[in-house]
Amino acid sequence: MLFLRSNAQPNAAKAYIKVSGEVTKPLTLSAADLVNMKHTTVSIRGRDGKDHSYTGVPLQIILELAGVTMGNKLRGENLSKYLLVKCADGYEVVFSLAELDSSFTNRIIVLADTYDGKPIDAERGPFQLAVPGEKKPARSCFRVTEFIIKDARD
Ligand SMILES: Nc1nc2c(c(=O)[nH]1)N[C@H]1C(S)=C(S)[C@@H](COP(=O)(O)O)O[C@H]1N2
Ligand SMILES: [Mo]
Repeated sequence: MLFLRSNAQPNAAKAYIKVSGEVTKPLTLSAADLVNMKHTTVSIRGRDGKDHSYTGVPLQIILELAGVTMGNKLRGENLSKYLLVKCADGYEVVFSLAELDSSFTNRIIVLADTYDGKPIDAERGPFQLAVPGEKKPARSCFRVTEFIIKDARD
């Protein structure tokens, strides 16, 4: 018998990622929308001490699609903006926009739909953030449902 937590997203086909807040184009992306976007693979060391590969869409691409102030618009007052990531279990993490922009960093954070070559399972998926280059995987949050752009000055 298969048990799912009541707040788990039931299956990948019905899953959505909502992008809202300080954006010019609020978005709701389905798994099918994400499949058609450019994918990148990153490697992250898990709590098991082993490296695992995650493939997904770079966050910068999703934020640009929503009209977030990235690239040459990410300067001055826009540098106080940040991304709040919300998960189905209530877990939340933040990133400053500069942490996600290729004009500031070479590090690529992805919204992954694939883990070690397979779709991410129901416990952790269908979407998981993959944050390479950190000493612990605490910001690599699973069961991501929502991205909200906020401004720390508000
Ligand atoms: N949605 C969600 N993501 C989460 C967490 C959580 O509680 N909820 N815990 C984080 C923490 S603190 C760690 S250390 C890693 C553990 O991931 P791992 O089991 O793949 O090493 O998941 C992170 N992602
Ligand atoms: Mo952790």
